[in-house]
Amino acid sequence: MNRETALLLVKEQLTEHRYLHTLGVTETAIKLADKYGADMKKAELAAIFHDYAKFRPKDEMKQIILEQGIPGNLLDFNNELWHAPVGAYLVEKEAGVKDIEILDAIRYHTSGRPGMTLLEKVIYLADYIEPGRQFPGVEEVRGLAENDLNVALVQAIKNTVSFLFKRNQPIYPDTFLTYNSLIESGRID
Ligand code: DGI
Ligand code: FE
Ligand code: FE
Repeated sequence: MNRETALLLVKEQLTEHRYLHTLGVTETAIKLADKYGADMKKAELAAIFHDYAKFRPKDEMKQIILEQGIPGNLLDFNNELWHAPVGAYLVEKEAGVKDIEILDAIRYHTSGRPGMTLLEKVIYLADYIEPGRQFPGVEEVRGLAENDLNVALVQAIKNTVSFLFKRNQPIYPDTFLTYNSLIESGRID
């Protein structure tokens, strides 16, 4: 699928603000893919579709999680996590994207997962540092992303976990498992 077709499909699913975020993620993902040697075309499509399910009704997302063998414990955690795996399912079903690497990059763009692929890391980080993002710590992660994808990713996860801690929110175990996996892979100082 080409960029224009994908953007048209996504635009009707999103608010203007979220669509602009998506354009920012797309440009950032292409740059990161180029820099770190991921497939730029897959990065482009995964980024365009990454928040496809963001505005689906909670009931519909819940039903998809229960029906599609998506880990059901997800329902016990923040519903902000749901749009990622539900998005992977809907992007295949409704937009006809079949590439499993693209679908997995969408699926794991919020929680991460242990042993993330290069493409998954690129999308996770692009989502975090795209130019429209403004929150404490984002500038530091942008700087780290210039030099080391894994170091930047760990910092982004730490910031997200701290953010959730401060708000007394539960943290999905895969977020910790992702952190552990990056630390254990020995590529972090
Ligand atoms: O969809 P976006 O707003 O672009 O960003 P996102 O897909 O990373 O998800 C939004 C939020 O989900 C993120 O800012 C923090 C929140 N969240 C809630 N619980 C968890 C969580 N994020 C992670 N990684 N782990 C959680 O347990
Ligand atoms: Fe998202
Ligand atoms: Fe996003």
